[in-house]
Amino acid sequence: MANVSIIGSEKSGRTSLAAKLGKKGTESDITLYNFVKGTDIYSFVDAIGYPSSIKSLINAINLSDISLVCVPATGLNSQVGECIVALDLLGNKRGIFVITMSDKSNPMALSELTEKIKAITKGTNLEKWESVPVSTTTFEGLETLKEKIFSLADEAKKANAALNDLPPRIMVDHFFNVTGIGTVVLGVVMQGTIKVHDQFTLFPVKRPAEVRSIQSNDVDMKTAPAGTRVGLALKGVQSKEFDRGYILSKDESVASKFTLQCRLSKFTQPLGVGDTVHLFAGLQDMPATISSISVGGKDATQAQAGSECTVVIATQKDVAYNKNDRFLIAQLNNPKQRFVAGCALA
Ligand SMILES: Nc1nc2c(ncn2[C@@H]2O[C@H](COP(=O)(O)OP(=O)(O)OP(=O)(O)O)[C@@H](O)[C@H]2O)c(=O)[nH]1
Ligand SMILES: [Mg+2]
Repeated sequence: MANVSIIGSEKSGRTSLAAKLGKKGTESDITLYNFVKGTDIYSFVDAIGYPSSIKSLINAINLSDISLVCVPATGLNSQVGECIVALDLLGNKRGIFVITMSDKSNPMALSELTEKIKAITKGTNLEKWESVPVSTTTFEGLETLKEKIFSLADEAKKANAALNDLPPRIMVDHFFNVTGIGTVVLGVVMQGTIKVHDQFTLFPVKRPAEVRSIQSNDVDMKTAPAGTRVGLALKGVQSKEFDRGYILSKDESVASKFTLQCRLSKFTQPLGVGDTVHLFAGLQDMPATISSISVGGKDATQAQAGSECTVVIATQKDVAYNKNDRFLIAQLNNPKQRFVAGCALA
């Protein structure tokens, strides 16, 4: 099992690529495409709401082990830049740059673009990512891309296997009521192994929920390990009690005020005390206010682009989280680069 996000700029061929890689499933501001390879299931997440919505982008990235960043053969643009910033601030991701519509280009221009991608990712978490030219009309590069995805998926599978013995945690992305079955939710097992009849609590609302049945790609399963995209039928909780990003687990922290260790993007405006920002925590997102900033242990009124600081931030709603989660601070109204900082709990 591997979850792969398909992101990148507008009209860069993201949906055409997704349709070549899998069969369309659940559809919302992120659309899922599934592909079965032997005993492995690949689930591709097309961030269709991006660029107008960065929530769609962050959700697709946070639901996946691997990201495919689509760069049109015509060249880099500020949206590709924004995707690179988001991936760099979130850290620790695997991925590939897909140079799309390669049929509209030539080998010389493609290798120049590959060099440009190398240059702009230097010093970021993405500096070792490969670039693969692909055309979904001539099929050029498609097999090479698949092989590279499968090889990254092997790495992701090993990394996920190491999480199987942790306490189970499921991040929920879709939820609805099915006549005759009841509450059904879709999501990803972030860690641990879940079993039928497991008793969980839904966070941050703290409601009990029992796993009645588990499906993966419409096949019933008794258990599901870390990294699996699952559909769960639940007992004890209604679908209307859910929201995007709610977490099913046994023990989760819930808060509306955090002290975060932040790294600011090199391309952002300064972050100031009193600023209203947008906070992303997993698939949860909400407005928040910066209550205080300290730089190098001293109180400050502002933190500058490219710097590190500690901020106290107050959110408008409760957030479910655990201590190793990463957070993102964004400014939704900044027209060019909406991502401000990547953060961990201080
Ligand atoms: N020549 C050529 N055209 C392509 C290729 N891939 C996609 N296109 C065309 O480019 C246009 C945009 O493709 P989409 O797959 O919709 O791109 P997208 O990034 O999903 O676009 P939005 O979601 O609308 O931002 C469509 O008209 C496609 O037919 C390709 O490999 N070669
Ligand atoms: Mg699309």
